[in-house]
Amino acid sequence: MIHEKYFELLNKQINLLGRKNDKKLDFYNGIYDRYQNPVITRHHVPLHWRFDLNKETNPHFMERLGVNATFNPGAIYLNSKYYLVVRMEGLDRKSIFALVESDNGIDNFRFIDTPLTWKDIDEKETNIYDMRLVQHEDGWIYGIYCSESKDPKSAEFDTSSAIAQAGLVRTKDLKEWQRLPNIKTPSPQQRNVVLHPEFVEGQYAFYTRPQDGFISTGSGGGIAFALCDDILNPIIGEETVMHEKKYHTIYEVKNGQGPAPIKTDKGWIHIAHGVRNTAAGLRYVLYTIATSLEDPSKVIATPGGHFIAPYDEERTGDVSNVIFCNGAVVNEKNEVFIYYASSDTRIHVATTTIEKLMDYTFNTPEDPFRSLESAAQRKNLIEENMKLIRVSQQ
Ligand code: M1P
Repeated sequence: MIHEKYFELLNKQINLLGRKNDKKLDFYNGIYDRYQNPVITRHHVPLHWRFDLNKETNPHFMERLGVNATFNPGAIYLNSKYYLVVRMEGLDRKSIFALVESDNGIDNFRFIDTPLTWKDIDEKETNIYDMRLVQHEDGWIYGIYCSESKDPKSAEFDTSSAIAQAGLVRTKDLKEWQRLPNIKTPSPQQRNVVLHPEFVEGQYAFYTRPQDGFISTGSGGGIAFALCDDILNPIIGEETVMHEKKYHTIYEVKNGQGPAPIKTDKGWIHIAHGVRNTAAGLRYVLYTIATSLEDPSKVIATPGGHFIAPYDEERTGDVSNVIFCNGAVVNEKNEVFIYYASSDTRIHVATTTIEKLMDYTFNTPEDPFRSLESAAQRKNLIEENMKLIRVSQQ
């Protein structure tokens, strides 16, 4: 028999899931809109994913398999629906992947079936997270995620050192998933690996992030570009850094490719994350760059500063001061849905259009890298504006 508490909680959850999210936040930058509510939180996870509903085996209706956070989703727009593969973190710290769908991309997201699983080919893999979903021109949908295991070389007392590698899966329908071997790269640690949606020089192309340590990039860092001819035996020979981390920028400590780049008439637009250190710890923000259509590893536009940074309540969570994005989609109306997580806790959407994303990426001034040059840049803006203001007052 089902516990009566289930129906009480279910009614509350039905209200939450059915809540419209059409109210935009009173936030303006002309680039994108933010919404009043996060699109997915841990409270959206179905009750039967968290509770044993049986009154006999769970008389106190205890939540024994609770969910700590829902964040960093991969995203894909398929058959007029918006799908996310959510990083769902249990109370045990293990992240698993959950498929979620919505008809309009901003509300009414529903968890589908059960968490995603596939053939377990790596018994050392402990944690999995941050999937990038890509519809490749070869006809498959690929998912690349961080596959984390304990560092076998760590000293006995060290129970935290880990190794991050790029796990690879593929599917045709988001239901049946085929596990392929991890992507091998020259780098000892690898996170934020993303597949480019088209072949480049007849090969599969990847964005990677060479890194020495699990958290610190060490001598590595930057977003790199790499080719590989066999997706079933994915070995990358050379990673060429195409967008470096740089002193006194929003990507001073490290950076990483977000979702697969978005194709536009003028170039590929990449949403990436940049990290800098502060007295309060690492601060993660998003930024964009554009690369050439002919050569997706050639950077052709670098708007200065951040694109999305933690705002109001987004600032706090399990890992505060973090905005991370590994999923964005474009629908047939050229509307862009950017799914970002705040503070490793909950998922939001920001909406814009291809036209605005291009205008922002190609026409925003670059970071001049020096304060006095930033001052000159702003002075020029003010003086040009003052001319217009004076004319308007005549
Ligand atoms: O905690 C913030 C983020 O830290 C990592 O980002 P990066 O790969 O750049 O080091 C990831 O673990 C990411 O999931 C997390 O949101």
